Amino acid sequence: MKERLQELQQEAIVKIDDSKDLKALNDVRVAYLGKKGPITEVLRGMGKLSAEERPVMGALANEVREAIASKIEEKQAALEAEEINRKLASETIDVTLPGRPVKVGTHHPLTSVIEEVEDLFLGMGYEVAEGPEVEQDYYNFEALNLPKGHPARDMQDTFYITEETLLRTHTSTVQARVMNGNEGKGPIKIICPGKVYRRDDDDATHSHQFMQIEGLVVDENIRMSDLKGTLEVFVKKMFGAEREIRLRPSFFPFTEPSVEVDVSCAKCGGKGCNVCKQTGWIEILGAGMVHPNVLEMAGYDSKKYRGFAFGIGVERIAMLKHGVDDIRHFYTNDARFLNQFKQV
Ligand code: 2NM
Repeated sequence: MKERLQELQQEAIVKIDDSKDLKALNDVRVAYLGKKGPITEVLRGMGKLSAEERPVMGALANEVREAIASKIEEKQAALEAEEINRKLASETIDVTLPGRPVKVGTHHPLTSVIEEVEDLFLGMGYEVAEGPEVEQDYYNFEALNLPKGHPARDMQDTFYITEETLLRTHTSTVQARVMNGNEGKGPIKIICPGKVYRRDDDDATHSHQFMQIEGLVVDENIRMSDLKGTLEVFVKKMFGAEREIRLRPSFFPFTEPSVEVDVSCAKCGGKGCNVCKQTGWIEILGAGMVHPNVLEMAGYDSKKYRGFAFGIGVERIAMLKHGVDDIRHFYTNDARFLNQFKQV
């Protein structure tokens, strides 16, 4: 029995040494140390031994079992180490390789202009107000001193949805709503950015959909000089401290008096060039003192309250700021155009 055990140990050790991988090694473990293995079988024959021989053989059997088990453990550690080394060799990562570039988005130039204008007016105590693009005829026209049949309604051809609903042609609608909801009280100091719609044929300078920022201040003792000072701050912050403004008389149904505002040409400094069509001035916005009819319609006492308002075309500002020559560039989403406005 002793020889048989020693033989088994020799045999197992050779097989362990010969195991090429963890699976083969596990097969050896099951074959020699398992319940149906030869050592168990040998131990089962111990009943036939004498009382003196039994403990000796038992101890030897345990020795053999342990020797095999520890050899397996040793081999297993070696095989696992080999496996790790193999992986390390075959799956190397070169951490010095440059990473894949992440494509970062950027603000649309119109969004940037809107945010810049918003920041500027927020700094002067204004609030930003918004309203619906699908609007009632009342807020788009009637409340702004443009009753039905008023000839100035033809000034902007309108997309009507029904007799009484339309796509707003200006964001003055929002201002009419804010004034209406204020119970005839001041002060109001708001700017209203948003999309507006007009039935224009699209070309380099016109679009049937564009963006506006309109401003409105209503309070007691508001004067034309407040409007002029405000627009001067706006223009100098937007286009540079050297720019000057000029007010020309104009007409809007919702303001009286109304003005057209020009900025001195940044390219020629006022001498005249191709950008300002030799005039030295570039038209950038319309403005005026809120018409008493508009104030009264909204519930204000026009003897007590006055207001000024202005309307800025966002695309026009962006075109002047960046030298863009076709308004359609803002809507076609050509990456070659948009990438030029990347903030780094
Ligand atoms: C402009 C020009 C002049 C304007 C008027 C109003 C309101 F609601 F107070 F009547 N909001 N915006 C206005 C005045 C807009 O855009 C060229």
